[in-house]
Amino acid sequence: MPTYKLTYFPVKALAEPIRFILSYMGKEFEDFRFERENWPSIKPSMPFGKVPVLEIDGKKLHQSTAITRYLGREAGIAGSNNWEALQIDMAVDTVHDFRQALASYWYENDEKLKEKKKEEVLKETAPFYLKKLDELVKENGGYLANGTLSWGDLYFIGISDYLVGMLGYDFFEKYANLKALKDKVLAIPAIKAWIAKRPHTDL
Ligand SMILES: N[C@@H](CCC(=O)N[C@@H](CS)C(=O)NCC(=O)O)C(=O)O
Repeated sequence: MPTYKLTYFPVKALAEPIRFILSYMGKEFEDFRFERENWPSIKPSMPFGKVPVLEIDGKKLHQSTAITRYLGREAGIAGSNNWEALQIDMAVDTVHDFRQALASYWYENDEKLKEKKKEEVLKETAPFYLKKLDELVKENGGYLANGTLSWGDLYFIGISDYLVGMLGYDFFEKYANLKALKDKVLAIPAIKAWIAKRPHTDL
């Protein structure tokens, strides 16, 4: 049995999709959350100085999307051909575009610029992405792609608390198809069990 160790800050953010899919696959994993003050001493031991990093049998893997995609393939939820795999990738990359727009405002240090970016995010970026993602889920029978559950759905719902936290309101309340997808993913017994036992964090 391979061993799994996930290293990340003590938050959900980019690590939670990996925690979701490992849980979905029924894998036991060490959920190593370091304290922020320890990061400078840990950083040099990470492949590209960033986390999350998943170690499988001591081999360090980085890039949260690549890791989730790989585990999705292993779990058989990565599309049944290259075309379907592409549909999942497109949806996940779109979620990343949205996340980056939110992060650009959230992590802005210049207070004036931050206000300006926030207004744009709230008035334009968020409604644009959320409406289109909601439609995508509607067209795909309640999932992000291919009419069936994929690692993309686990990625999106796994990262959604981070998105909601940056945005400042619970967008699921406004977008019924996204809400239905979230409810479906959170009702998967292994995901439900993970959520019941994970530490509470805001983001
Ligand atoms: N594309 C990478 C991004 C990784 C990343 O930016 N990680 C941040 C935390 S969310 C980090 O390690 N920041 C600390 C640093 O750069 O020193 C992924 O998806 O895993």
